[in-house]
Amino acid sequence: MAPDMREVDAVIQRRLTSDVAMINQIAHYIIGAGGKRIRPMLVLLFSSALGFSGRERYELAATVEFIHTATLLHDDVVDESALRRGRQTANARFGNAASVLVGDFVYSRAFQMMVSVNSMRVLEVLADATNVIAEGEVLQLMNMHDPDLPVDDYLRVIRFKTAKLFEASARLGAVLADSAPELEESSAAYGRSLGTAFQLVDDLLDYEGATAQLGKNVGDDLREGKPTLPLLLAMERGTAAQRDVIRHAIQHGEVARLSEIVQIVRDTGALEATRAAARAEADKASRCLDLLRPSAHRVALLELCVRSVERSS
Ligand code: GRG
Repeated sequence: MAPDMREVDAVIQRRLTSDVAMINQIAHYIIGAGGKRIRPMLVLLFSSALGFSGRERYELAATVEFIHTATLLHDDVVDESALRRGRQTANARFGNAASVLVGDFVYSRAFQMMVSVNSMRVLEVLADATNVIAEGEVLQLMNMHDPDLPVDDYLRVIRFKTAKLFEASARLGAVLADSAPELEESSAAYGRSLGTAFQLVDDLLDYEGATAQLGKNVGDDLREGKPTLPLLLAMERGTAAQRDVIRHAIQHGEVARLSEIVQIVRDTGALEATRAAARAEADKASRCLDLLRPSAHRVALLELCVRSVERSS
């Protein structure tokens, strides 16, 4: 996909400019730090796999990356995060106000771009997705510091805040290709399951990963008192004493005992169980590709399912 991704990068660079110096500085700061570009990849892979090769696919691929970037700028302010993509976060470097406002710029630029492809259906998909993402973040805020959060409520948050944009990206590929409804739905279902698997691994890496490799600080979720699946499963499986340690940490956002908690999460098998849950979602995603004709793009989509689960960054 390298040549196609270069085209997407060219659109990103062209569309990122503004006459306002601070916008250029901060927007290029975060976009220039890279990222895996997985969401634009989904737009390209599905549109190509389904037979669409117009230039609109580059515009929409860049659009979903902009939406993702805006959510990161806002999320790092909300979470008071200090490290992202191996660099100081924009909020740590330029302040909260600048980060939120440049996030607004990137977000609204994404809307200018989606309008440019002249499709009401595209607007509908992205308007719905961004609305659900915002709902997911508010739900997550409501769930903070709650050690009794049911697993289904946790899964709802990750479907909203993360899987929805994966779903929209995959669906847009099918919309561009004017695919039959069942193909559009199976593409969207692939994105939903892949995005769920991806966030499960994201939550797992907050306990298992290494800061240097992740490019963000491990233990951030614990510091905020986020009840994610590794902790919920560790409480379900642990002894009463282990459960108390984790309950207390979630209630008080206690990062001082991170290494003890990592040990509990590991000893109870909660990390492996979280990865198994991610693997099951990724397998579900793979099965959504059954309707696609054989192609290099389909192979790449299958490969993404494996890599999203086995990744360490
Ligand atoms: C602006 C629509 C809008 C909403 C604001 C703050 C917020 C509401 C949403 C935040 C949603 C969020 C950050 C979800 C987490 C998604 C996630 C897994 C991020 C990390 O994605 P990667 O690993 O990052 O793809 P890179 O750096 O590779 O791009």
